[in-house]
Amino acid sequence: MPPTSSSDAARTVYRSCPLCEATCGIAVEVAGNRAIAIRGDDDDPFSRGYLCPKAHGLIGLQEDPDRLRRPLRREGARFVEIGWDEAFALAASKLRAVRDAHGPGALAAYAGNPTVHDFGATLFVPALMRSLGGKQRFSASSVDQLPKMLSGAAMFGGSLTIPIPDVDRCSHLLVLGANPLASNGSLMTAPDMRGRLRRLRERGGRLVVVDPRRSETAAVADEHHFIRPGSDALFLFSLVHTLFDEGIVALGRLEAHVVGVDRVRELAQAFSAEDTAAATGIPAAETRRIAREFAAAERAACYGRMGTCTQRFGTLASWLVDVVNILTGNLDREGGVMFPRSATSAGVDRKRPGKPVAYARWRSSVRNLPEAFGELPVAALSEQIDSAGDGRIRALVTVAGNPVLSTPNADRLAKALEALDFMVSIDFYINETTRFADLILPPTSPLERAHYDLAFTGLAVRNVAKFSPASLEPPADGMAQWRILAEIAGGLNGVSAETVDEMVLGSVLAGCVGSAETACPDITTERARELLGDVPGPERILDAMLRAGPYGDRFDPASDGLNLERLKAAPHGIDLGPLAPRIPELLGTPSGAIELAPALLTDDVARLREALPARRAGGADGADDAVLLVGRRHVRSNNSWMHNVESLAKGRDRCTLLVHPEDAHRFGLAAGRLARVRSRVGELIAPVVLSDEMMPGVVSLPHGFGHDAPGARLRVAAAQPGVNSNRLSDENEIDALSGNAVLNGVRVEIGPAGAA
Ligand SMILES: Nc1nc2c(c(=O)[nH]1)N[C@H]1C(S)=C(S)[C@@H](COP(=O)(O)OP(=O)(O)OC[C@H]3O[C@@H](n4cnc5c(=O)[nH]c(N)nc54)[C@H](O)[C@@H]3O)O[C@H]1N2
Ligand SMILES: Nc1nc2c(c(=O)[nH]1)N[C@H]1C(S)=C(S)[C@@H](COP(=O)(O)OP(=O)(O)OC[C@H]3O[C@@H](n4cnc5c(=O)[nH]c(N)nc54)[C@H](O)[C@@H]3O)O[C@H]1N2
Ligand code: SF4
Ligand SMILES: [Mo]
Repeated sequence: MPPTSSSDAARTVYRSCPLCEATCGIAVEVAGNRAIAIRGDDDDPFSRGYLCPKAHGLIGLQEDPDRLRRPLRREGARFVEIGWDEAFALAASKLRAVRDAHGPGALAAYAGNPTVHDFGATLFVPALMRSLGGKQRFSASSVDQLPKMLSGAAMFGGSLTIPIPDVDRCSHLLVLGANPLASNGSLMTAPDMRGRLRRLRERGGRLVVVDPRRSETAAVADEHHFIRPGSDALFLFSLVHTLFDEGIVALGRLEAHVVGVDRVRELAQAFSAEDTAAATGIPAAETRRIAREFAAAERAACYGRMGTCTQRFGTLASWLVDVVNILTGNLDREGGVMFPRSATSAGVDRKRPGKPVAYARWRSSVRNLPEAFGELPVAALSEQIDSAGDGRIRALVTVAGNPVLSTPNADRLAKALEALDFMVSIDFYINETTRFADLILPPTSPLERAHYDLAFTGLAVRNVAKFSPASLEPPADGMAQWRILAEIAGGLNGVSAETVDEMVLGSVLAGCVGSAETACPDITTERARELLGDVPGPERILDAMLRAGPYGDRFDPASDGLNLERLKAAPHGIDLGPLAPRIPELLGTPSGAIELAPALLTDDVARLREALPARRAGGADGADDAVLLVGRRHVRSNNSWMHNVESLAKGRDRCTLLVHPEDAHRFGLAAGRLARVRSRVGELIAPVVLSDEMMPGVVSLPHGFGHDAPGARLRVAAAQPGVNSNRLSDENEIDALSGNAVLNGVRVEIGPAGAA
């Protein structure tokens, strides 16, 4: 709760911005119970006053008259407001009716990206997923970082054991398929990437960007190389090949902890820089030079993001990024790529051997796609609704997601959602997805809730901790997101939300205290519960995690270690220092070593070899002539939402098709005219902007637009131009290993469509 005051005198509440992974500290000026200004928090030890234009949008979001405040129930073509008790009862009875008639396999859930931006949702979505009782669980992970999770699990033994570039200390940064100057960084929590990259260059370091578009980040780099979308695994294998071929492999300290080096050397044979040049578009001599310079750099980090994940070899590319880091001795050393030690991570050395990767323990019924970490790929969602026969999904819960704008083959998904028996959406907008819901449950807004970045402190370039109190008092009939989730989970199984809360706390505590494998073996559960108090919800769960964490008080009142009370006493956050080496302590593979060539990953190399066109004088083969579509992000935009906030939405049309002038000539397109873009699954029309930022043969269109869907209530967004690029992405185009969707490198045909 914010300190309450009956006067209108302005006060300042410090918190972190929950809109993207950078987690900037912001100072929210509050008068009465209204947020009137937002500035960067100069005293935040991590962001030091930095913020981007999106942060101000939190006020627009707060005040947006289209933002839902109360539950809505569908009545025919319209929605009517209802009370919370009625809403929860309806959700329970409808979901149970479907389950009773058709079994738990008929229930599904999809969790979207903002789930990780509210610790209440992060902690309670798993309970909701479990409460369904079946295996039809989906999330935005499989249109995002799932390949990196899979490679991290296979190599290091944890799906969130992801090496993070030590951007503040490296002297050479090789970036593939990421544009942190627009995205503010991803799987690399680092406020003010522009400043950090500037300082890298000021200290004599080098920035090399590999991207089919000369992005905002490429524009400030020392070198930029165009790469044919989807060919990063080939390029990275050629870096690996060069390291072996030229005898510059040097594992350094890691030597004793790595297995599989010879296997990687063998596999790399087929991928010399000369072999892959035609497919990647990067000349062999350049690839070899990039490898040499990376190996020669004092402290180098190789980093890949959306462009390397959401493509047909996403997992292999994600793996090879870290193979390059390891073979050059840059993993787990200062200035290379490192593993954060977050305040809520398990605070003990592993005492048991790791388990095999949680992968393919079951498969989707229609296309036989593998489960990973308990989820099925969302590319399979529509077919699990519209063609799975008797075992089909008939009821769906969406949480903080807008899959109609963010997952492949949007038209098919929209039709499938319309055909569901029952759909409930936890969301505060009626948008392209939630317009199909029978029930919409809006949680309180970001400024009305407390927060702690459970996920991003584990992905940050410094170890930090910060508790964000609610900046505003929630309305009397507002409902916290954790409680909505607990009510639905409980309602499905005939228990109260309080019981669900107890269960979540209980399972967290089981990992914190009371047994030899926990950080606090001598503390009993009863003693821990006593210290945590009896206010239900995410705060005491966080307190438990902090206390048992590596900086925690271990439930010892005499200790001055971290707990929630101490964290709250530091409103700007606490700096826990630079990243420090963690190998071997954090390795969780069954072998206890870093697996450089795990079979799970290397079995997919045959598929990559097939993608390698035979080396011939004429360059690429016919198939390579296809025009490939990639995405892009804009600093004032946020996936598919925040487009209803006037201050962010205004300005030039951002949903344009960037086309290289040569391609425009080839396909009869002209600046300011419209292009027709067609793929196997759909077709759309977008205005053309000519740009030599693009690699010839590649066009770029951002995702998350197209807000004119009938039935949505997004008055500002609907008035903006834009189309839904995921009407083009193809649910059958996936990274076969992970099932992750191909959203970059979508094969399209382009042609003129008339005047703008
Ligand atoms: N073509 C293409 N497609 C892409 C991508 C791409 O680059 N290209 N990027 C992919 C990526 S990386 C991601 S992460 C996904 C994102 O895809 P999703 O997670 O499905 O969707 P978002 O666009 O993040 O929309 C978030 C939804 O949550 C709602 N919301 C916002 N805050 C809250 C909250 O606190 N609680 C609740 N309950 N609801 C909230 C918003 O109103 C909105 O409906 O899109 C993916 N899709
Ligand atoms: N302003 C803003 N910030 C955001 C978001 C947003 O929507 N807007 N979304 C947030 C989310 S959910 C995420 S996951 C992150 C994503 O963060 P980033 O990954 O940094 O963002 P993208 O803009 O998707 O960058 C992908 C880059 O990959 C390139 N690319 C496409 N295909 C390929 C390929 O095959 N190979 C290579 N090498 N490059 C390729 C594209 O041209 C693009 O420059 O951003 C987060 N931050
Ligand atoms: S970069 Fe912008 S959107 Fe991201 S956390 Fe910082 S202020 Fe918020
Ligand atoms: Mo994402």
